[in-house]
Amino acid sequence: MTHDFFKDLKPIQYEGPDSNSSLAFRHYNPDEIILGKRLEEHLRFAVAYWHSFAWEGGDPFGGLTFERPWHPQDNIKNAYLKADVAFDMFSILGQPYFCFHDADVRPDQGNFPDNLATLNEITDYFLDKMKNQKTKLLWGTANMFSHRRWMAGASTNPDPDIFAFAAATVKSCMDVTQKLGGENYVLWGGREGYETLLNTDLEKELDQMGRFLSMVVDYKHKIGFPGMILVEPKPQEPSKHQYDFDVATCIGFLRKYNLENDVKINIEQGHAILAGHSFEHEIALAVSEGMLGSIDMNRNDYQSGWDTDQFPNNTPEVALAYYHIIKGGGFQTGGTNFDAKLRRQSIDAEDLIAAHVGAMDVFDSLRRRRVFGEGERFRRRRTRTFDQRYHGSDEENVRYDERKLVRGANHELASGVCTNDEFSFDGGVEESGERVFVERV
Ligand code: XUL
Ligand code: CO
Repeated sequence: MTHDFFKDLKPIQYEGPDSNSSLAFRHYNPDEIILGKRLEEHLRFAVAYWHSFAWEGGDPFGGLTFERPWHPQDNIKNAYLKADVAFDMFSILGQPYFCFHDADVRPDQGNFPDNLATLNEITDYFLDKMKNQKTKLLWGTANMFSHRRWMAGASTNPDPDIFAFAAATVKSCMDVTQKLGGENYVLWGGREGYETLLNTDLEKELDQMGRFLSMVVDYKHKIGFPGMILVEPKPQEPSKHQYDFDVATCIGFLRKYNLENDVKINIEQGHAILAGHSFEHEIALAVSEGMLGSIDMNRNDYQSGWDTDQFPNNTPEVALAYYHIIKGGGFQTGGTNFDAKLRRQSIDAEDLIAAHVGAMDVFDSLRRRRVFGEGERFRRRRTRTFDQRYHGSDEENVRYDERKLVRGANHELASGVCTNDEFSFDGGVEESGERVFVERV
């Protein structure tokens, strides 16, 4: 330990389901082998620097509730202290990754050269620490939404000076991400959207965003950054409407600007809910399009309608999310970033640890292998007709279409629903009575 913030807390251990300590893993055993891989390698947990160390407990109605030794965060001395505590927490939790924005780790001096100098200085300090600790960088990113200069957008800002500032900022953040061996670089555009269409030129703004992202991709190739570039969808908040609305919108955008091979998607639970989807839907869609990059794991309160960024505790939701991730081949460069914050009255140092331990334990769901086995069986049954249609020989497909026509005329296909035994092909009835949906002919 380099600081006494966490007092004498020892590294968290797996104690098994009978443990009643909130500072021990009851279910998450990083070394357990599931589906041929260590649990830690499946899940690739990351701590988000911004919620745990930079956020001071404010909400739209009140300011700081946490009183941390690294406050105020406006000087480099406290940035070092914050780094010490952050890396202490990483070694207590033993999670393999962390993520950060430039603005989380260095003070804001209001001008680019000073911000660049302190960003480089503090990330050199990270580099030293990372030599002695196992925690690696899952992704780096730029905060281009908090400072007043971004109030009218970053890459979509009509002021060319702000566009240039944004480009220089992202370049500096990609450089430090590369220096720290980061496995991805993320762009989330909280101010890339509009407040009113009456002062917005959608076509020009989207072209600017496409141009900016193309520059990011060019720079990735120029410096030989081996990681993945990811965009993070969110429909609104802080803007009324954000251009990266959801996974489908992002995919359309990336294809329009020919970026789909270089850019994938970082999906966040709370953002999926704000977009009127489920987390599961967003992940399944990205997987089916080959576009899943990484996930920001948290939980939105279904009653509030805000992006509440709570720690996850909904086991069925988490299980379904991982079902789709694993079915799609699992994470490649991505992982599970806890984009989650404490409640603002959880002011004790220990709460930071307990919140992460509890969240990591929810991933016990991955151990429920039944979800994988059963889920796959349901899917195969449900989509058997498609497989036969698309993977049979031409002759079979013609015969199949003919049968479909005949059966369609005779049975209830007009409603779009029929039962399996009325619609089996070539193998008789396997699951009589199961309802399957078929396309109308
Ligand atoms: C905001 C959000 C961000 C991104 C990174 O809702 O999720 O913290 O994850 O900028
Ligand atoms: Co996020």
